[in-house]
Amino acid sequence: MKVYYGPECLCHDPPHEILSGRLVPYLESPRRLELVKNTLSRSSSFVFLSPEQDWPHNLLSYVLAVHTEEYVDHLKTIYDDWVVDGGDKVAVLPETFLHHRLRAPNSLDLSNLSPIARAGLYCFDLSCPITNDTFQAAIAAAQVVLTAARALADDHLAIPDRGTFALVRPPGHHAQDALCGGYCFLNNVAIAAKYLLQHRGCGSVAILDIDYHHGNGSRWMFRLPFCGYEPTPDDYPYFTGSAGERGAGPGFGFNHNFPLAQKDATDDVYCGTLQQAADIIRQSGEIEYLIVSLGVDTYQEDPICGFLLTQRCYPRIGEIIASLGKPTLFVMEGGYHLETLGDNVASVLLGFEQAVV
Ligand code: OKP
Ligand code: ZN
Repeated sequence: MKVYYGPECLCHDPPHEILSGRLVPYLESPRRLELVKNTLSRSSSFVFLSPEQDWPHNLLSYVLAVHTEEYVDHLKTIYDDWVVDGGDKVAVLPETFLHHRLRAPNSLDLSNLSPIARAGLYCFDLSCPITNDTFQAAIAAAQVVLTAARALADDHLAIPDRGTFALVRPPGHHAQDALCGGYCFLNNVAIAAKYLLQHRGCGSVAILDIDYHHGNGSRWMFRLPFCGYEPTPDDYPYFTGSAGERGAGPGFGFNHNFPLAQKDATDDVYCGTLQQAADIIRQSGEIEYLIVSLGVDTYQEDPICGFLLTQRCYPRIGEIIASLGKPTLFVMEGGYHLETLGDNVASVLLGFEQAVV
């Protein structure tokens, strides 16, 4: 399997975050990526490739198919503006967020906010400190994912039903059109999906999100089946991802969530639910590509997970995904138990490959 990777994804490295009220080392660390890379490198099944320096020339235009110009501009400029304004040099971290009950409609002009207010306008939680390098890392991740999507589309013409892996961070599935949150700044799977739909003549893409947390950022962006997979409202991001949410606008009816009670989420229950999600994708007609938000924070010992999955579950997950028979782009999302992270990611990908052949 081709694995796309870019070292610039390592440069986003905030020192800490607040977890359950405690200041702790930042869980979404560059170490995660290095560990997965090292584990995959030890297997002859994976071939590592880097994105080309000059492709795509207009990288930002692909990002702008998903995110607003104001938001992307914000990510690019906020660190410098914040520091000039007297903010901590380590990272931007807002104090106030635009809560929906705080502001009367049209009461304020939001176009000329101070840096600290602007940071709270474009962010929904405390998990997204923006350092001097965050924008560069997020853009590098988008470039790696786009390169992997391009390779998958090119290869598909020659060899059908193969998988490609974009090994990236920061993750993306919590990022909305103009919001960062949950360690996510740019929605990598959404950017890949828009690329396939708008630039590769593809009619339909399915996004299957197997991260422990609900992918609130990916859910409504498309008129596509999206299978969220999360324990909300018991866990982060708490306010999204109920079974009753079915999408909005042109995407209405295409969004499927499968909330699982944490204490019930054993390997068998999880795989049964994943099968249901796979059946929905199978029945939804002409899906040309499958994009998988690959989080392995479902593992029982993950520090921010409540599920009970063992390491034996991950090859089974890969096998179920392979049973859909689609060219599949895997995109790295969460997974924070460093001792097993590489092995669990490798297991999903190898389980997929072995079932495809
Ligand atoms: C990102 B991804 C939970 C605190 C959570 C943010 C978690 C973001 C997860 N007590 N902080 O979906 O893996
Ligand atoms: Zn997660």
